[in-house]
Amino acid sequence: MAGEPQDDCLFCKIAAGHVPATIVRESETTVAFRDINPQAPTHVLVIPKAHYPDAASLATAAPALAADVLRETQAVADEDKLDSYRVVFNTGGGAGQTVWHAHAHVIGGRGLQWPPG
Ligand code: D5M
Repeated sequence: MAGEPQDDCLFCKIAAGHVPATIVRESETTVAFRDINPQAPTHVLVIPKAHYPDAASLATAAPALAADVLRETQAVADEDKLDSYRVVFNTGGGAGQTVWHAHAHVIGGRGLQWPPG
């Protein structure tokens, strides 16, 4: 069922506290933790606790939850005192998605180039 935890999902396990992560924020519906392979001084992932495989399915099936995730990206940027930052949802393998639980990357703390690769 949409949103149900998946036994084989790494980010479901982080959300449940079964896999350790450097958690920077938690709300009723979301968790934010530092990326294990940071691409910038701030590189935080914000996930919904509920399982949706990507941003598209999250936005379609649970738009209020997608808004919670977006709100938390802004809170992460505030906490790290970023006035410029990037929020990225890699969606699909061709765009670089490797973990199939919707997540927003919050990247900042250095200059960022556009367009991304
Ligand atoms: O992003 C998936 C991201 O997830 C990638 O930047 C590495 C990160 N990652 C993978 N495993 C972990 C753990 N255990 N903790 C923290 N961060 C992790 P994607 O957009 O799917 O390529």
